[in-house]
Amino acid sequence: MHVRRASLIALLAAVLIGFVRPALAHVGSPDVFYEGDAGPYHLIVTVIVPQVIPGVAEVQIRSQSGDVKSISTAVTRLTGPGSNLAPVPDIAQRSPIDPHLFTSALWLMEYGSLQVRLKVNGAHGGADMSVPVPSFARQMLPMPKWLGVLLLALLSGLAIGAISIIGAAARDSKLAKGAPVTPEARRKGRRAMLVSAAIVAAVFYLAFAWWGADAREFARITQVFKPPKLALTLTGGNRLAISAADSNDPVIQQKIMPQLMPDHGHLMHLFMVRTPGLDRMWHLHPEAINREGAFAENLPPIEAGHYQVFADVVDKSGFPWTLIGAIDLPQISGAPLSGDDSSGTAAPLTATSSPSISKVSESSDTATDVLADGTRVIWRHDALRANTPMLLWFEVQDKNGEAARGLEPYMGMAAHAEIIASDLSVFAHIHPSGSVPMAALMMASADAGKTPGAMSAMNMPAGVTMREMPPAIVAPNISMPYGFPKPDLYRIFFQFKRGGQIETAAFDARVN
Ligand SMILES: [Cu+2]
Repeated sequence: MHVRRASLIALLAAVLIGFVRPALAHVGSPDVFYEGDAGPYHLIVTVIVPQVIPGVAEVQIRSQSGDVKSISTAVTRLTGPGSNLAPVPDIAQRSPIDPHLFTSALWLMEYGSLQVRLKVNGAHGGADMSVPVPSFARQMLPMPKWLGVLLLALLSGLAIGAISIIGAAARDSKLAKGAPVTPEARRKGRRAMLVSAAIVAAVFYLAFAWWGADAREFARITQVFKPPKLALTLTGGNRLAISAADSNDPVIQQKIMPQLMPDHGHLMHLFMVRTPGLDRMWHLHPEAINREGAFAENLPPIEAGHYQVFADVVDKSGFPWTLIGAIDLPQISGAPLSGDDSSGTAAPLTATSSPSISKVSESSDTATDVLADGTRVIWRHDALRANTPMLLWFEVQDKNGEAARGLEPYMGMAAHAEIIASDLSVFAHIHPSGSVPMAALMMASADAGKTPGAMSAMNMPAGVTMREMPPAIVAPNISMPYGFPKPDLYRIFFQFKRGGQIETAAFDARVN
């Protein structure tokens, strides 16, 4: 009994230590940022995912209006069995300082594609919202040596105590009060101690075997959720073959890559960024060449250099994966860009760069990028602090400084932004609805039987795919929710479509 309790204490201690250790992540940006409508209530939701699973996720919900009375949250799977069986919801706490802010803590018990379901109550009645959350452990947390030694000492103490108590009980329990210990009683006591020592040893052995097996399985799963590697080969001058590398876990090759879902109209979004300056960026959409998850792209004209490659895909459960790789390219003279493919150029990012950023006030900054045709893109933001949810505001102006007209959706979105840390440890691809892939949003809304906020905001009728959507009008003021995951220098590429032309602006962000 004592032994088992001690190993439970050991396990609990290991789990608790898991909560307090800082760590890097996935492609560095595991938290979920989402902006959308729960019925009549406009909400910005941040889900801070834990380092280890099972673990506690922190949900922050900011309502834009003061008419929200209460919000409850619950976690379910995004699709499939269990997606409609919400556990007892948690009532989000309203901040005493900021009445528009609600927070809630939720246990994420399993890996994979989950969703946080919100039930909002307020002046305009009740409404629901679903925010897809990819759940994965970011790392294996080692137990500190001193803790291992301490726990082992405690455990041994308990075991010795248990053996001697059992021995004393067997020796003394049948003796009359005050009577001397007979040789037979002594033998009985020794036998009982031997038997209980054998049992304790067996429990020790099984507990350590169980611990070891659990740790190995945890390590394996943690490894699966590390960004998978890309195999990249250039053939025939400008044809790039793209697939998951053989060194990845077989799950990636056999289960993930052959069963991808289109995300805003494409199975794969391939981003190629020249390093170290992050001064050239291509956003391409390779075609699937077989059912096993191999892709290929006929490259456009590309300048020679070393390129970091990020491939965004969404699996059939709605889980977003980013595969990463790198390739040295010679000067490529390919066919011009077409369709949704696009490119951007910028000055190299250097340690000292903060070129166009001019101080406006203590808490906010503005940067302007002027494109080749004179179009001005202005980026406004609050103080850039790591691990702080914020809105990035972009405004497109024509060359006279007037609000630009003629913006249209680019792949179903008002705009796209790619955020890359200078050390390449962070890559995030976000939209006005946030970091959640549209494919996952569509799955969440299909389950709930309605159109998600991001799409209803664009007046897209349910069931209409992006390809069929008539060109809507996009306002030249665009905001995106995001939080930089660590202090660093970041490059932000902001992409939008105007008059049939895809434009890319670039900004630098020094995040403290
Ligand atoms: Cu995008």
